[in-house]
Amino acid sequence: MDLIVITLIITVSFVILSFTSLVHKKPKGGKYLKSLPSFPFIGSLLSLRSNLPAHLLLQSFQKDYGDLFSLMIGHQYVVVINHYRYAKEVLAKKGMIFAGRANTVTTNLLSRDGKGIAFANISPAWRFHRKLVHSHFYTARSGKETLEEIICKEAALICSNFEQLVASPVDIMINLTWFLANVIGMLCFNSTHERDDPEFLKVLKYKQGIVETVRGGHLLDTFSWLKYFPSERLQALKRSLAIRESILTKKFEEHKANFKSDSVKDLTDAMLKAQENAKTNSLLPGPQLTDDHLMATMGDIYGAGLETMSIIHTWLLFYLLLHPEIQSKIQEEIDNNIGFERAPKLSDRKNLHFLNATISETLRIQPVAPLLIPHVALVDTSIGGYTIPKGTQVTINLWAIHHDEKEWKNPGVFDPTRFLSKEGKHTHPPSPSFMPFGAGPRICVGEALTKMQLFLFFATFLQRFSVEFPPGQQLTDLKRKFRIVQQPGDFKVQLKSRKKWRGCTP
Ligand code: STR
Repeated sequence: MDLIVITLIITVSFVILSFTSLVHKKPKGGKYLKSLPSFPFIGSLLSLRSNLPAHLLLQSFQKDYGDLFSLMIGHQYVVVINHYRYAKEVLAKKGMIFAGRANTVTTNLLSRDGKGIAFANISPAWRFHRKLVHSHFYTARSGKETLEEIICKEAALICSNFEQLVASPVDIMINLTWFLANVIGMLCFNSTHERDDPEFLKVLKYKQGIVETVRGGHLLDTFSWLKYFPSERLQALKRSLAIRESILTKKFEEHKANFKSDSVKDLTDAMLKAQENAKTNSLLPGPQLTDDHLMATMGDIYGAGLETMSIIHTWLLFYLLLHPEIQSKIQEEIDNNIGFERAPKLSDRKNLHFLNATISETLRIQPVAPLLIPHVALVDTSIGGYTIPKGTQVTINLWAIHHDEKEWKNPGVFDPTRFLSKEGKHTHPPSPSFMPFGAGPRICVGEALTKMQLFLFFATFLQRFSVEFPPGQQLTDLKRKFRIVQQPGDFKVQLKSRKKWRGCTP
């Protein structure tokens, strides 16, 4: 870096330092949380240097700092929660007070300056977009396939595809992702991809590019002025967003060209219809239904659907490989309750207790986003009686909550039976320390979709197949990439068509 840049950084740093020390003084008289050591300008960065992923590092401070403590990231006051009691206070009881989102360089780029759902601050428009997605996913739609029908059709298709792949080890992630992309693709755009469609491969590329670069506790998100300096990370994010833009714009333009308000086929049509209605209905938030807003919501839902689903399906499949006895139990349940004459349906959920328990246990042991997305206090408030000034960022350590030894016996052990009653029924979580989808007003919009999809896919899959590690490729754990989500590494599986299924294929 040349001298001018270094001088510039130092000058800007001092300006910011003096500015932040004026602005971020905590009001006097409050009851403040114990804090990690913190220094001017860099905040607590020295304590945060570690090879541990952030959720494990923050959990490790619990011993000395308790379930609730604070730290400074640069000039940003951050509160960390490692216990479900405080998490529920923030997410549910005071959900509207803590419903803000941080304003960071990378999430602003991703969300087209705070539009869409995941990274937008709450507003009537945000609420409207959420409702639109919710009602499109879950409300009965006349003349259209239901969510259940879409998932069952795609699950049957991927399983037929697996039939061709039983001879040799299969790269499971790409195949699973293809199926998941087709379900969310049907919901968002009423379209699917062929397995080798170049557009599908481009989607995977841009999604990975975004996950690798967006909000990873990087300095760029702490010191936003760094965006004015050359940054490979920022360039990589911009490149991924440009690919996304070209794919989504094409879909959007096609939908606009063919739009008929009496035939709403997918989420994009539903949003276009709302945009059209807003022209005549003053109760609808017209200014927040511009093409830009719609594209932001589309990008969030498609990306979130694809990424979170592929992570959680991969983990569940991996646990089936690690625990053949769990696999057999689920298959026994399927054989007894469904048999082989028909495909599994959503109404079978009430009978397949062991599969439901396995889904819950996967969601507990491997939270997709171990630190959720940070929340921001919109006004001066409190948590557990401690003073929380407006603008505080709250990081909820879902990992610590789901691995709390006081709440879960041997939390690191995969054991679906913890979600079963003595009678073997899948019951409510045995501990309140379980919130895989968050809680309160910002709870994940895809919660019901995720549970439905996990159930229908694994019931369909295990009716027909068993899975094993390919010979000599036994694993005991998966590598993880810790980003805004925790991605599992890839692995191969050996599919085995079940004898019983082969005998009775309907
Ligand atoms: C994945 C990549 C992409 O194309 C778009 C997005 C935006 C929404 C993100 C998603 C991401 C990753 C998973 C997130 C989701 C919003 C909610 C979800 C962070 C970056 C979770 O909280 C697990």
